[in-house]
Amino acid sequence: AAPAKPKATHALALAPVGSPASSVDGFVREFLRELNYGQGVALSTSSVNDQYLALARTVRHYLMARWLETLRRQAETQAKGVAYLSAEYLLGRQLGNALLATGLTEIVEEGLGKCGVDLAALRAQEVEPGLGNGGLGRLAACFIDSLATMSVPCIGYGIRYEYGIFRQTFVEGRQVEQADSWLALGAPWEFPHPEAAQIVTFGGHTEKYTDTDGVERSRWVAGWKVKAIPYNYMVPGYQNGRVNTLRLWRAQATDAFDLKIFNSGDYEEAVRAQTFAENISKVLYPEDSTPQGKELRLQQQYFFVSASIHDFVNSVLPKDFDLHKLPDRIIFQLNDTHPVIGVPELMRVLIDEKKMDWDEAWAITQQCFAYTCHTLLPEALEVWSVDLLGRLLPRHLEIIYRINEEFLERVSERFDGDQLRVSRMSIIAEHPERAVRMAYLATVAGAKVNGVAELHSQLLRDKVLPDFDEFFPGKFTNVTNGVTPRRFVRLANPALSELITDAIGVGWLTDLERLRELEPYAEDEEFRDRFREVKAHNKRRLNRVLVERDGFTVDDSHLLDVMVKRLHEYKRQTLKVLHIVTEYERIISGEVKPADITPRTFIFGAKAAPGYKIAKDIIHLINGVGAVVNNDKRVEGRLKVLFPPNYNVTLAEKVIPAADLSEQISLAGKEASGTGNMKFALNGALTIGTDDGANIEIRELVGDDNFFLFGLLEPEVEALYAKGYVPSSFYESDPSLKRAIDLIAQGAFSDGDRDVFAPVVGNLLYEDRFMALADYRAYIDAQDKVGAAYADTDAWTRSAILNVARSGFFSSDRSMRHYIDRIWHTPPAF
Ligand code: NTF
Repeated sequence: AAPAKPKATHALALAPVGSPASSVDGFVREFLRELNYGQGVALSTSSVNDQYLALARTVRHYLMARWLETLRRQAETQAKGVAYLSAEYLLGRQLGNALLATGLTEIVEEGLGKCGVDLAALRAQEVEPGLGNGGLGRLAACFIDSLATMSVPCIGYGIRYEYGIFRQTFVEGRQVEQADSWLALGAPWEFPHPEAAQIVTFGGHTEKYTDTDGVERSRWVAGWKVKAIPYNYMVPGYQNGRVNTLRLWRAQATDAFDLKIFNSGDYEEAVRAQTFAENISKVLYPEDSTPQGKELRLQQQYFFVSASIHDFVNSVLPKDFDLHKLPDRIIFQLNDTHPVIGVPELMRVLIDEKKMDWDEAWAITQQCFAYTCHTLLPEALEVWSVDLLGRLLPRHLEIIYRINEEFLERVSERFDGDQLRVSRMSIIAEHPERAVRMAYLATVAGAKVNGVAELHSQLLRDKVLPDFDEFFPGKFTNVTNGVTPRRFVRLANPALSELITDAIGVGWLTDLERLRELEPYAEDEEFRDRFREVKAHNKRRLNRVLVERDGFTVDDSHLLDVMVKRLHEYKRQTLKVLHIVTEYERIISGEVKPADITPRTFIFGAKAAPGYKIAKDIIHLINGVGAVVNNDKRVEGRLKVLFPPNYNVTLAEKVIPAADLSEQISLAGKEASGTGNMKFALNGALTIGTDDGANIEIRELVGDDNFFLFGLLEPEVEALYAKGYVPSSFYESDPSLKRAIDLIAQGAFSDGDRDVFAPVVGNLLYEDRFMALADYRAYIDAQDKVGAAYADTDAWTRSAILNVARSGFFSSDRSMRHYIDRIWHTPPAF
């Protein structure tokens, strides 16, 4: 018999999708109501911020019925879903995306027009939530967008940092960090639910006791606790009536401040507990690719994971849910090792709180987690000292010890007591100090482990975790990263989107492989003209943004050569600098006439972790080179270096669509995937890149003729390390490299001061961990080919069109399909 239809739990759940009225007048009424009653201002006296907040809330109303309906149906069907656990979500601005998802953009534009308000100005008012560092956090944002668009049940869990990634400014060319107060002007997209807070405990000790059923159990007598307050955000699917949820936790003290102490006059002491607790969600660690081994960071990780698991088990699941069926209902996806403490936490919940026995709990836990690794750099593989973990989470340490003991017993059994192997595979490292290897814990516990591009997944199996690959056949898999075409094509590049739709019709935005249908247009002269006009248009748009933002100008006749990503030695911004200095030196030495080179504007965007000294020196160097090159009359304006500070998602949306050339020049074997590389290809830039990460898959798809490949291959890198790499020998044997480095060393970019860039020069000549000098010659040769190729406008445009047409694979919708098929088994629900 058909199950009885449950009653709607909320009146609004019955409201027709699309309410309130989707008409211009209906919108204007709602907007003015929000302005008057929400902001308490009249249209005539309202500020741009008032208008932005009122508009955001109005757009929210249009999503509300869908959100409530999604929640109701999920409660009704109990369909299996994904709980994405991520310490970072780099969301970008919300307004444009919400308008796109609801299909309201035109109505809003017209309605605001009637009120004398400019939509673009309101969009510019939004401060993006920068709750992530770079690729890892942006990937999480793309994934939740795709899951909503594909109607897959998903709840994203993370931290509501009060301060996101720092705001970068330059003072005399050096990076200076400022706090990112993204909440200061109001937070119209969030829904706080203090009544649904969870308690998270820390410290204390464990003890054995005899339970009422006569069973010997362990329990954790915690030392202190904080409250975790959920803030919900809508994650709207693209025009499909679905809205998923992102739930970010904020830390608060469990007790209000101590009034007695306050009245006694000791104000600091009165708020001490409050300050201490709130510090946990105060600020995003600005580290990218290296874990910052700080106690507060472990507190952050446990804080959000514990709150999320409790929330899911005790609040999201129905009261009578049989936890033995947990794997049929949820998969917790671990976005890197940051949330891996969730493994012992779920064990603790099942054993200590739900009184399950160990074996049952472990069987469930192993089906409920899957782990994505995002790096190959050994220094980025997170470990927590046993000392710290035992102090902060004593019960978890016990559980980890037992997981490890049982695991190593199995290893020893299978491999005849091979002690070397046992110690290699131990979750507990013994040197340099006893520490928990979080990636090993995740691998042992996870149903699946994946890397983020083909090469990365292969190296993960062969180099980083080979013993585990052997021990757990079938556990390792690959899912190549992807990016959401809604934000990075449709929103970022409306002109290209319109051109595409004119050519192949609608539908490509949710079925990106359909871009293939553009291929024949590469041969169509009129289409090529229009495509070029789109690029030029986007360069003029970037020019307007940079003039206003930084006082920079962009010439739309220049080849726009762009390197935007975190500043990291392995990404090799220095190699890019060596190319620029080489071009500059060719001109000032008279080797080439300015008129004979392809005019280029180089754009950099990059934040360095505040404690990463050499990365900050490299930023200083880029600015130093820019200041000299841009002002040297001999260059005749044919080379230009622009480094707008504070590169973020908002700026990316303007820079990427304008780019001609995408710089993806990491040392082979070091960039796990890259996702910027995909965004550029989809927006019609050609890539100059190494055989690394997802570059490899991009090149395979777009074709060798439409990609500038250079540099050592990963096995060649390994061989060169093994043989003994001597960077200075490249300096000695390549005169052009020598001239470039000498210019820097002699102070040509530091007012004659030879000391300023000595650390960078010294590092390159005597260490060069990432072999910039070994790849220099190949890079320069490839760049010379780029310059020549750009001069053939038609051929270049053909290649650019083919890049767009053949990059549909890099939609994050496809990534999600692969996660669903290979790891999650969570089909679209409704
Ligand atoms: C990054 N990893 C990788 O460095 C990128 O290559 C990759 O595209 C993104 O993840 C997304 O997968 C990290 O930021 C971290 F923290 F894992 F090192």
